[in-house]
Amino acid sequence: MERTDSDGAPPALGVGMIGYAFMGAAHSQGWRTAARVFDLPLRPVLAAVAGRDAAAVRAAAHRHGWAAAETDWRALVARDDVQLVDICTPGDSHAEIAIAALEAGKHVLCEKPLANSVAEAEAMAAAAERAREHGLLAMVGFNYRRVPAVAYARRLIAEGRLGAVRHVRVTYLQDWLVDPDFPLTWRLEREHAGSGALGDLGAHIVDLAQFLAGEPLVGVSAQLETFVRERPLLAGASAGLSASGGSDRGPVTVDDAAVFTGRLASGALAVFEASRMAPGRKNALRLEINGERGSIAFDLERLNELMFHDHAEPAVTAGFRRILVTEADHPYLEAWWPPGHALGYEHTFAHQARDLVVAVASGTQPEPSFADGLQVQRVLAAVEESAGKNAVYTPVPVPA
Ligand code: SOE
Repeated sequence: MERTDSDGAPPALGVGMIGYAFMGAAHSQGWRTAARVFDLPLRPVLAAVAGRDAAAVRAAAHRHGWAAAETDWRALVARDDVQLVDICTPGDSHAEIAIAALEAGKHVLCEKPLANSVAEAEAMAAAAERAREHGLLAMVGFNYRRVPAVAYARRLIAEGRLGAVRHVRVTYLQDWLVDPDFPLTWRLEREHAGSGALGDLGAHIVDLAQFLAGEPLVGVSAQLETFVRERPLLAGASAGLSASGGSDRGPVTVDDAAVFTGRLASGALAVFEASRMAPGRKNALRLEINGERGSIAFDLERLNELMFHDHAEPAVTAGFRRILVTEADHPYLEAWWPPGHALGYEHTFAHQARDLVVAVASGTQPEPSFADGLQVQRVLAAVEESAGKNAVYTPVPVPA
């Protein structure tokens, strides 16, 4: 499947990407950068990108460095120069494309959330398991696992530096939907996105909670809300998170915000909040984990830093201290800049590409797998089910 090049370069791994908007741009950068920074066993080659609009996909190919453009994703999947298919489309097409690509003998990277429903995610996980027997690998794009500080937090927790985890507290807040005239893009339509803030942001924090704690959520209790129930219909194309609307309005069919609590398998308690309606919060993913011996805290808007408290230290000098996660011994940092020369959002996609290429070369299952994506999907479905039951217990009324 892999070509061997005679010039001493590592063998090529042809990548084909479907979708080229915000996530497509981020993934393109990841594929381009990974091979230039890391010593990779295979050389990702940006073989082709697919999208329905011929002129737009050609422009995207040119801008992001893809050698060819296709207007039909099936043609991209069928290409001989593509060994790995990267899916950056809205959730409603993930299952069909991923299953077709695996059945066509391609490795797959699929953006989060894995699918729009548990049934789709189950079919994808089953397809990935079948494909594994033929040496094919599938991974979900939960890129925040690849922030060096997050990967380092996982290392500290796995080494037992916090002891048993008792509390996981995660919020992911954005504000791009605060304006009631922000139009109805696909991210606000259930048929395309599956859910709203829940699937878009909640999927990340559910994955991070389970990844960091090293165990699954086994129960949730939730509330969802859609604060702006009608929005202008889209006028023209949307680009990333920007779009303009016309004068007619249509119904918003997903949540604007989700709050939920959860219990992890060990009995640890978790609290989650996801919203795209929090003025001033741009990409504020914040988490804190408390264990029996210490705590860690992380803020995506300060992503080179990890706060760590060791409760064994003398109380007079103990406290959260800031670890600047830019040392060569920190995850992913050996290949980057000298200490203190910070990384950003885009680097997570280079790390994701790196990890997947290494896994493909060695034939080992990369994480998060489609089975991990399915577990997150089950949690999202349980959140919706719980919110649908609206099991709110009112306080005992105060006697008159
Ligand atoms: C939009 O809310 C979004 O682009 C998410 O879809 C991404 O997963 C997140 O990384 C940034 O915000």
